[in-house]
Amino acid sequence: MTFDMLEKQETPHYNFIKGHALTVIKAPFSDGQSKKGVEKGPDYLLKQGLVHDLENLGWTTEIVNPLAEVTGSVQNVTTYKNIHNIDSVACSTELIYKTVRDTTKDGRFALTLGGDHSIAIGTILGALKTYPDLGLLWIDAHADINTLDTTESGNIHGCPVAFAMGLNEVVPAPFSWLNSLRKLKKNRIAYIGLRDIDEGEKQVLKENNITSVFTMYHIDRYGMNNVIEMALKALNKDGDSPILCSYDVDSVDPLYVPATGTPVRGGLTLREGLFLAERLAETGNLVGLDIVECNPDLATNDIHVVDTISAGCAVARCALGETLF
Ligand SMILES: [Mn+2]
Repeated sequence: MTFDMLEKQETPHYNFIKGHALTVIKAPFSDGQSKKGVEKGPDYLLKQGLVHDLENLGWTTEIVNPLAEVTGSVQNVTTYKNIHNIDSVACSTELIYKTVRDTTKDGRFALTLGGDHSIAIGTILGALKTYPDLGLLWIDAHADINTLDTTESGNIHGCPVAFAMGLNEVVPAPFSWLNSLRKLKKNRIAYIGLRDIDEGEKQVLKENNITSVFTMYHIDRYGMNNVIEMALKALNKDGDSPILCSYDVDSVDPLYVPATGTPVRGGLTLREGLFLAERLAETGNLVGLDIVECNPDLATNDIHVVDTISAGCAVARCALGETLF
């Protein structure tokens, strides 16, 4: 290859965002799973200097915390099978839904910092309310598409995609806020990075004919670059639809991101994880990004905390316009 064949990395322009404005939506929430500490994610990411870095990339920012009033105050009284914390997850995801809806309606970029992945029930439905043709890119070691009837753990952080697609046969009363909302269609989702899919989830994916499921096998087989292009094509043939990226840091190998609740070996390299975010920025179609499942309490030493939090910040910076050159 000669130098003149090198493609220049394009400086991102965000087609759907007016005035380079973004809202950092703190979602310090952990009731979608059983390990305490993941609610500290937003503050750790912000303490690392994320807002300063994003402002240096040209963004005007504001920080909001829709959960400030309710954290710890919701009593979990509703029961359905083995599902944990129905009331608090329903209450928090509704607040996140409203904030993401209003943020995107304003033409601002919604950067939501989790928290566990259950918060994506709110981010997906909120972005979908503003953008009916939204495509969802789910970056994760897991498919998170268990229904309330297939989940073995009963943890709702393994169920957000099923909620957003309206796949639950029974919707417990606290979640009635989402009944009237537009749901995500099966051809508007693509997965990248999967390597630990429950048997029940395999069934759900097959029954619903969800085909854009790019596992680690596909990344090894075709390379990350091709996988991203295939996923983008699948979501969006003409390349002009808005995209929400829900980025679980456990998609990246625990070698680089050790402090997370459900690590699975054999994941993305850190560079693959960042390249993916850089490429998404380049499409110009990103309207929102979730960074979830950073849990500093699960680190066995300080370096694990630094590695995990700096990886989360780097994904956000790359998706929001940072380029290497
Ligand atoms: Mn996840």
